[in-house]
Amino acid sequence: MSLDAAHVGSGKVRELYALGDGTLALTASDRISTFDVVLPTPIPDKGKVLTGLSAFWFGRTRELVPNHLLRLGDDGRTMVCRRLEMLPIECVVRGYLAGSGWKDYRDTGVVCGHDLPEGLEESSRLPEPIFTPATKAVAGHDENIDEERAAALCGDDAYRVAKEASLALYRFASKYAESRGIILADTKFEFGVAPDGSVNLGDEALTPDSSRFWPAADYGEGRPQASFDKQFVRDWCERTGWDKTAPGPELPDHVVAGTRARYVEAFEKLTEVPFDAYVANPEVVL
Ligand code: PZK
Repeated sequence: MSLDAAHVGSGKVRELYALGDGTLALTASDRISTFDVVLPTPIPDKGKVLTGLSAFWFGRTRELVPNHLLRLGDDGRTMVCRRLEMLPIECVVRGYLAGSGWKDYRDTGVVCGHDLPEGLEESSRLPEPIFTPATKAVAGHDENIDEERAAALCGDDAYRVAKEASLALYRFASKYAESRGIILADTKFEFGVAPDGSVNLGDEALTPDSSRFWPAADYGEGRPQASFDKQFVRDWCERTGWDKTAPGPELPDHVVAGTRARYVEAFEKLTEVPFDAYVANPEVVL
């Protein structure tokens, strides 16, 4: 990162810098979070894998929806982006019942105003993907909101564009991923308005940190699914008896190595680019 870049924000595992000229640098670290806690042990190359995957999807979906990516940094973990006026909602699309979607369905039969058929189980595939917007919580968990509230927060026109773009992106990416053995159970997008007034896809997109990736080979209804990327970490953390409050445990080498291999496997399955080729020249994914 250049020395004159002003730090403008931190996520749990990412940093955002202003570069001037209406551009930003979004840098993904190798930090990993589980059970909402960032662990002290990094996963080598995780930031490169996530940045490369986002860039891959941005390159393949630009005809569907314009996006903020201008170019990739040589470090493989930085996206130089157009600055947007971000919409104040998380745009979540669900094709399967997991997480808060499953809990809301189990308790009420309804998910964000979508009246779903009876008899669905945990992890069931939905008849159609559904759009389930949420607020962006500053601390704590995002809260699912109904369409009326989401539209009021964004403005009707921007809301409608973001919703239709989200569903189109999910349909495209889930079909592509499934053909490569990965179920994209659900995903979260963030959109913003560009200086020309167009609604653009921002943030990271269609990565394991912003989505649930499930190995298709292990899929089954009526139970939770193993996560493609984090299952080793979760299983190991569960076995230590950690109470899931900060600070988290240091990970042993075999858990780090197994988790890194899973991230690289997801990258290579989806992009069909050898990860080493990406590291040598990040723009190969575009
Ligand atoms: C923007 N975030 C999330 C917070 C991070 C990321 N293109 C954009 N224009 C304006 N703002 C943002 C973006 C993007 N992407 C993204 N917050 C604002 C965020 C903290 C650290 F790495």
